[in-house]
Amino acid sequence: QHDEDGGPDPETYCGHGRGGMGEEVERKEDKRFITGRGNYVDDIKKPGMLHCEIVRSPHAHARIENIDGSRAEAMDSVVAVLTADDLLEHDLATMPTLMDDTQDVLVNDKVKFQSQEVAAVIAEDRYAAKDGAQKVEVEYDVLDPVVDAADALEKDAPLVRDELEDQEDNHIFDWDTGDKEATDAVFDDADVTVEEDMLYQRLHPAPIETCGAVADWDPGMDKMTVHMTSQAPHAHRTLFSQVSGIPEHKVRIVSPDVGGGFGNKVPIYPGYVVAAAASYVLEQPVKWIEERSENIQTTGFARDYDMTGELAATEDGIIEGVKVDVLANHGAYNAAAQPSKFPAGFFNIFTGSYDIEAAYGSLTAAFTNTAPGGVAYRCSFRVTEAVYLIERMVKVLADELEMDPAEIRRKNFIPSDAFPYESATGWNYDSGDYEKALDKALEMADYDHYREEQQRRIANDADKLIGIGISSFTEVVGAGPGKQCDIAGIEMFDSADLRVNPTGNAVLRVGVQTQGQGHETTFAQIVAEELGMDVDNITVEHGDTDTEPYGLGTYGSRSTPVAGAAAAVAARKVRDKAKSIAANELEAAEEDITWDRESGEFHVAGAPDRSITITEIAAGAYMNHPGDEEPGLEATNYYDPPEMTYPFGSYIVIVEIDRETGEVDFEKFVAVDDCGNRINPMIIEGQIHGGLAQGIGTAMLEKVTYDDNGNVTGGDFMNYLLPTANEIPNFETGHTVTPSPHHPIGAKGVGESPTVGSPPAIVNAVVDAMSHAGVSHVEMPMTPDVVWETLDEVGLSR
Ligand code: MCN
Ligand code: CUN
Repeated sequence: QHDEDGGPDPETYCGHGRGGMGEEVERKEDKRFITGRGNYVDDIKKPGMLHCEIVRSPHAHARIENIDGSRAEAMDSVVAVLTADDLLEHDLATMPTLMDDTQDVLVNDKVKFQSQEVAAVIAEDRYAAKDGAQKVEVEYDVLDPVVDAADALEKDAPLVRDELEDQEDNHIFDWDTGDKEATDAVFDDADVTVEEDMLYQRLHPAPIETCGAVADWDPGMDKMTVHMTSQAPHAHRTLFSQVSGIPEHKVRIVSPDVGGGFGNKVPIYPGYVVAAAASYVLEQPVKWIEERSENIQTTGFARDYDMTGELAATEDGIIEGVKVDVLANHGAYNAAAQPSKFPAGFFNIFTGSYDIEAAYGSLTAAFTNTAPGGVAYRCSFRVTEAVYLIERMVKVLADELEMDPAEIRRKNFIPSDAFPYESATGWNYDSGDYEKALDKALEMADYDHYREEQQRRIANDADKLIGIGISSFTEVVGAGPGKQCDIAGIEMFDSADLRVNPTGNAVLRVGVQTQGQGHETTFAQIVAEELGMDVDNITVEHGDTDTEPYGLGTYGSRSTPVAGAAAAVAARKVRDKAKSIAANELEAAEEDITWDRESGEFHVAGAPDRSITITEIAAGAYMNHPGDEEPGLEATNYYDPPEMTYPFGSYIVIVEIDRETGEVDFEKFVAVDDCGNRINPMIIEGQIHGGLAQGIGTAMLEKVTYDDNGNVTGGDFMNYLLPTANEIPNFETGHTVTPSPHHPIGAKGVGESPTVGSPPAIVNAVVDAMSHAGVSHVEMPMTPDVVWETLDEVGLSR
């Protein structure tokens, strides 16, 4: 089980052959998924269940003059038409966002973005609901919209939020970080400075399963059960209870199988609330399932950061200072899904993998007539934007200084012996060895060969140019600590509850919720490792607030860093108790009992033949428990991480650009990741492949676009382009292992790394192919027309 880099720390993790840490255990969940037995929200059918269709505004900015639902109500199978007036009676016409703003559930007064929720039709089946929705007549007084953040901050811009008392313009907040004076001083004295503008375009998380809910108010039990697409069932339960006034112990949120989250399913959407309100009023279950276009047009979007980056450096390429200024488009409500004390997410990690003396960042956020959102999509709370900025800027600087981009990175990396390291903007990096990862990637990519080939093509005026892009990113994942990070006031800890049954198998319940990441397998592996059990004997449960311990959910790649730690600690608590039972069973003193990780047994010191497994101990715990111990064998842990974890990696992308068509081909795509100790290398590999595909989508294809009227112009998958197998090259992956020193099993998160780390590598590669002709930047998505125009501008087109 040990690979060339040592794999899981051999001292601790040996891969005992029962499916513990470091073993490529096949995903337990896949049997049901590949045999069509997954259980998604839309699979849930309840007796008497009604269907909800939402009437949405065709306008981006309009006052509602009148809503007439009578024609819909007259239809046979339509049960009810709901408007804001109906919700007002139950105080449900608005709901809080995760950033303390207030969003309309159904619009009462003024529509603020296209496809905003205006009314809801409840009918006996989905077709009738849809027909009914078309019969609801809404009179609008159409207003001028503003969709661009810079335009929104102009003096005469239409006011998006005129219902807010103190809101005289579209400005939401200003934020800054770092030391302005010190940074300015560094820039004043620097040998070289560079500056570049770059837009991280608005993206759509695009899970295959859209959002949906089945709400079921039971008047007999006074209980509201909502099956919904949720990445954070417990937090959603608390918010649901607060908004609805239904006591929390009478609210049950179940997140069944989720067909991809990618951050899309962190916020609460009006549709969930409408379904719940309808069920409450009608006393029947109500299902709401979003369509693809509704999802694209209205769901929490990602990015939309317009950034200006600057670096100050010495002549020989030592980076001394970094500055960044951002204009953030937050849409019509401030509804970013992120820890509440971080209005710009974790963007202030923009010093990246480099030891930079001075840093300063500033940001202005604006309301526009576009859907709200701002964080979702494999983003680690804006680390994506930060990594893009610094990794792009390093390339810009390298070109300015005519230095090799690998060399300049090497010169500036935080050295491996400097950890724990505090960055200029106050982050405490736990561990890293950036040079090692870069060296490995360079070797895998055959870097020197391609540099030569690149020069040869330039010299021969070849039809196809070669570009080589590097990104050596650092991530920050695993929020809490609770004192720094909270969602709506709830500290970001996480939890695990482990119960070993009398027959020696176990159920682990966790506060996080999988959306495809394989938790049912990897969390079982953690327990298998800690208790020496066979991984097949451990079931992992999640997503049901009636049975699971309270947790903050899965996003920001926090499951392994936080709930994974909780699982390990809970298992160790069980092991401690097991030890005393072992002593009892083996008739030895507890201090003579030792745990052997390799065999998964307790031994009596000095008597190797006297041993006992957890399975045998479990029987003892229920059938022959020591008099001074409680019967049973279980433990719970609520884990508040002392720090976040800092996974990292180096990606190298080699592209070939056709000077005639602007088409970009991936010649080689190398990804070396380090997520500390690895639980399941196969699952990690899957996470990396998926995330790299999404990084390619970002760099090459995806952008949510609006016309001047605020219409979403790419509101379906014909126009919002996702990468398919055609666009995805062969990935060559590698890894290094730098354990997290503070995590119980030394693991860091990995789910978001590839999407965070790859876009700058891809853009750097495309720029690199043209930098000899003076190109310093190409905006994403780098579709062939964009690339061709850039080629043409610098005289490289054919
Ligand atoms: N893992 C491991 N060893 C490590 C780290 C992780 O084996 N050292 C495994 C974990 O046990 C887990 C998987 O890799 O099975 C991802 O773990 P982690 O990095 O902790 O991330 P989360 O489980 O918290 O997943 C969230 C992350 C985010 S925020 C988005 S967005 C995203 C992503 O995961 N959404 C996904 N990957 C996704 N993958 C799928 N299939 N579907 C999504 O919606
Ligand atoms: Cu930012 S997308 Mo993931 O954190 O659910």
